[in-house]
Amino acid sequence: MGRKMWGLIPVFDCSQLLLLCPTHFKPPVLPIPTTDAQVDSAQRDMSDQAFVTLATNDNYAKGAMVLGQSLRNHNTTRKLVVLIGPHVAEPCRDALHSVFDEVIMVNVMDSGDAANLALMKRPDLGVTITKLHCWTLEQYSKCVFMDADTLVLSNIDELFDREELSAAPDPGWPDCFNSGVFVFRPSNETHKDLLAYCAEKGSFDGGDQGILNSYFNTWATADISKHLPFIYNLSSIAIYSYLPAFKQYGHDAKVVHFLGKVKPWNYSYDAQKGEVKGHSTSPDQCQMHPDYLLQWWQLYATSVLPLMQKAYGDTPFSSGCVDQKSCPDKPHEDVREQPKPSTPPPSQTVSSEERKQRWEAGQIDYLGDDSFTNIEQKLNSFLK
Ligand SMILES: [Mn+2]
Repeated sequence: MGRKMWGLIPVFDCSQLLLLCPTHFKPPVLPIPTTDAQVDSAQRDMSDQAFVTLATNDNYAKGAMVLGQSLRNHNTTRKLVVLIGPHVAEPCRDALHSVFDEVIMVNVMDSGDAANLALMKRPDLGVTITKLHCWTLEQYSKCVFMDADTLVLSNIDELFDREELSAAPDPGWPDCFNSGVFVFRPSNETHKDLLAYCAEKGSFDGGDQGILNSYFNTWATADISKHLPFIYNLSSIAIYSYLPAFKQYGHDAKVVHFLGKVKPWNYSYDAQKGEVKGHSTSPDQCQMHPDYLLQWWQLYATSVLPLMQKAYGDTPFSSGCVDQKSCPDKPHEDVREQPKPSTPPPSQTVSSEERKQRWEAGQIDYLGDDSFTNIEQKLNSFLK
């Protein structure tokens, strides 16, 4: 069962579907330690291996800090590295320094002929080329790249037993791997090769996942040990497109990936009530799993926000919290970011056929036309 839920609508039992909605079976909510002191730097002996992430703006930097903190809370023995773009604000970089062992500024324009050539030919691939920079971290023998929109739920150091290129299947096309979590071996040689590939062939999906899947094109067939179990990269789209599997295996999830346009940091959080704003917890509003979203915000509020407040001092910044006590500033949205989920785009003008095409292309309007309520209504209309 994939994204083509439309094909299943006439045979799906609506009452069963409702019962299967993930809010009925909550994943274990792990206690969140408020300190990372238990991971003394002396214990981090695997110093030639690292978890690597990327932050191209201040919001992704928040995501990176939550990810880094979640890795620390689960006692990783590896180094933590964040690559940042030039648009990450100075105080944000300071805060990143308190979570990560290395904060590395990536300026794609300084990265040599191959990168410049790639960029000149494909200016649209700027962020992608920034991500490919992780291969230049030759001070490490092996790394695990993780998107800044992932959250770690348990220790995943065993990923370092895997070889390049190990990754989990993409929920939309399982013969492709999802590039949100992957094991790789830094090598300037591979980096050069990847950039040359990028300049010549571009990316079939406009991002790094397209390039990496074309480059590591034997992933699907050559070696099953390079297929990471899905629990290392569990995305919302998979939860809602195959609910029985989530019911069966979801409690083993080790990494949650907030795939899609709307990210946890696009919501706001009431720290006093412990509630995420603009995201319903009712079973008929299945957009992003409410428990994982809440876990992200709890970690952000307890461990990341204090670092940001310290780094920003009196300078106002977008904290994302509505609690006036802990966040004296009014949250203001970064104009480069996505619109807030509370104001879904007008969808009345989209025809049924267009909507179907969008659904099949993976552009699912979770908050509007394709919300659970609407799908449920559609199911009911078939069943009546
Ligand atoms: Mn991602």
